[in-house]
Amino acid sequence: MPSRPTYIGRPQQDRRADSALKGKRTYVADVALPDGLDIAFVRSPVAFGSITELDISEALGIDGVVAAHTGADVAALGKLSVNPVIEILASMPYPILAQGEVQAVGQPVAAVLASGASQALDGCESIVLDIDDSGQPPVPKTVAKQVWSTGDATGVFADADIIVECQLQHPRLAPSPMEPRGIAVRYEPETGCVTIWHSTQTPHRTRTELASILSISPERIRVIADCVGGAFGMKASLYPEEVFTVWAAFEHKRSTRWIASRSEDFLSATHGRGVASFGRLALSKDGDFLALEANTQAPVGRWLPNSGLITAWNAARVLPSGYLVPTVEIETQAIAQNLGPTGIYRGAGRPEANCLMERLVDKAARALEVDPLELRQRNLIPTSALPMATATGNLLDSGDYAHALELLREHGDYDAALRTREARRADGVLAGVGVAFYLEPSGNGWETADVTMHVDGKVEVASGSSSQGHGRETALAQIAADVLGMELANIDVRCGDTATCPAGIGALASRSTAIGGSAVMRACEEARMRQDAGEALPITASCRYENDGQAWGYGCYMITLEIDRDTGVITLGRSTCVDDAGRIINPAQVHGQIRGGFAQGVGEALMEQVVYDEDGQLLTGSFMDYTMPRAADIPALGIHTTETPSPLNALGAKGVGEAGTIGAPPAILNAVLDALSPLGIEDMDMPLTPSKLWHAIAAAEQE
Ligand code: SMO
Repeated sequence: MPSRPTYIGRPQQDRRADSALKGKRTYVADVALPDGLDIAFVRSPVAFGSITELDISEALGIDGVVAAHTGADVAALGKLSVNPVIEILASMPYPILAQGEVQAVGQPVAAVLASGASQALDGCESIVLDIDDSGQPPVPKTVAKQVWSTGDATGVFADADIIVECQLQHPRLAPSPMEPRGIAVRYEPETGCVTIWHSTQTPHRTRTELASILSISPERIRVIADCVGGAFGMKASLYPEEVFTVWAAFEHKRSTRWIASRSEDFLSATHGRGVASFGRLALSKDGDFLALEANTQAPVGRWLPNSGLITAWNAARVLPSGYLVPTVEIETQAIAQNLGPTGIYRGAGRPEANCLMERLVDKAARALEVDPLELRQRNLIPTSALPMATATGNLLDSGDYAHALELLREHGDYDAALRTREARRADGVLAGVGVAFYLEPSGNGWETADVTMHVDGKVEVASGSSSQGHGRETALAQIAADVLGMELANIDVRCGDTATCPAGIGALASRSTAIGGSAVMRACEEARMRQDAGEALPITASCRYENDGQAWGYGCYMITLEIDRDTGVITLGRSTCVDDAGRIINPAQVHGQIRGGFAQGVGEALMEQVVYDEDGQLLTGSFMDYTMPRAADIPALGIHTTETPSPLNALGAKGVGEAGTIGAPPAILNAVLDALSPLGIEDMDMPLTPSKLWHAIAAAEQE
């Protein structure tokens, strides 16, 4: 790290914000493809069954339609890969188009290529599809499982003074980036190569997977992920529709495009959360945590489970969060069912784990009649014990967890908030105060950077990491400018293009600054050293940086709120966030991440839920049925940060991209149940909608 940085640690405006705000950027749907074909898909209308009839002949007669395809045409292609985080049955099929059977409503069954999107849709309308779904629906099935265990949990629970337990069903969520999925393929007839604009977080992975599925050389594929209008984990997977679009370009030697509608994203893009969890915490009468038992069940689709396994893994391995719990028995399962696919969604299991733990701690505080903030401070792992190996196979790197809560007490005026709550309660108002601590595993894996110092004083940085619209380029430029001792304006940063950037993982899992930034830092250090040693410009230095272990961001959130007894409507009051993201490169972007994540946390806690009926039909297929938070729903936020550098990457940075979505839901849930505690209500599942609250309040007041 430069000892006196000029840019690192100072807020810098996202260098691409201006053009984005003025609508001057090119998203995938804006890419011009002269003579390109638009693609539309026929999707399964039922959740399971065998295809008995599929007739595409009429589609071929429709004006503008060039071709139509069914599963048979792509049967020889490779399968979509599965993210192998936990044990999985490799035999689950993930076909590009259904092969005789369907596994979910919305699964692509046939495709039409036409000169125009509406003609392609007309073609789809004319296809005859019949599916026999008269048999018994398949039962949910455990396809992956992992267990961690230390000590004798049964014995500890048998002897414990106090035991609290909690059952939580997390809402299933639709990630909903501003830009739906999209892919545009420009076919170059002279070379037989393609240039692909893909709305993705992982452009290099798109290239390698396509090459492997289509059995062609990666040399023939260039992937560009320039403007990605948000992704949130939903665009970290390659989708069958996207593979088909690229296959069709090679097959027909034409440019092709598929742009998902919002409803297609609800139907067939990966959902997040949906985890069911159960936990028990054993405590001594003095309030020491003794043992945790937890069981989490994460849903995956029978069709395309892909990154859903990460959720199952994180929902358990983040337990028991930042607390000292000597004995644990933790199990996680991924359960396949005939619903839409699931995957990582901003937080990806971390909110689930933290919600379970934070509910247990609040319940324990109530049982012990001690202050919930104090009970947390007493049981958090002390700084002197870090780094510490956890029962779930992690290494917690660094932090001062209890100090974060101390700051929360100060900045959130905790004691005053409790006094206000008591006064409001005395007036008969349902008022609550909730706090939650969280851990955010981040900063994983490797990334690359190429740095070139030119004769004219300009510097080019090419990163293997990418941006999903969150301004990664700005942070990387700040790092390069400081290490090279140059003006920020002279640093050009490129990412998201497999032809001009070195290979990398991309933008996911809160790791692109910590690891991508460390690669930039090391490459710049080498370039500067060679320049200082007398080497003439231009100088190019490259780095493949791999971390020494995962960084663990952490923090704590405090919410005050009131619930209207007559309507069940919640009004969020002052909310306070204390987050530790390790070394902060760009405070403006850190605050932006916390604010945006918090907004999505409010959506999860209060509004959002994907709903299926008992036949697996999606009931929430548009924003008319699926409630998203709006600006006016987000309370005033006090955002505070601390900086405890991680010893496990060169920058010392930790991730903060998911902080808000992890910290806000448990704090809101705790505040709501605190507000309802005078009525004796102890449990409730998110989303905490007015209707749900109104019914619960009415039922409690009846008694
Ligand atoms: S859920 Mo994230 O984009 O790893």
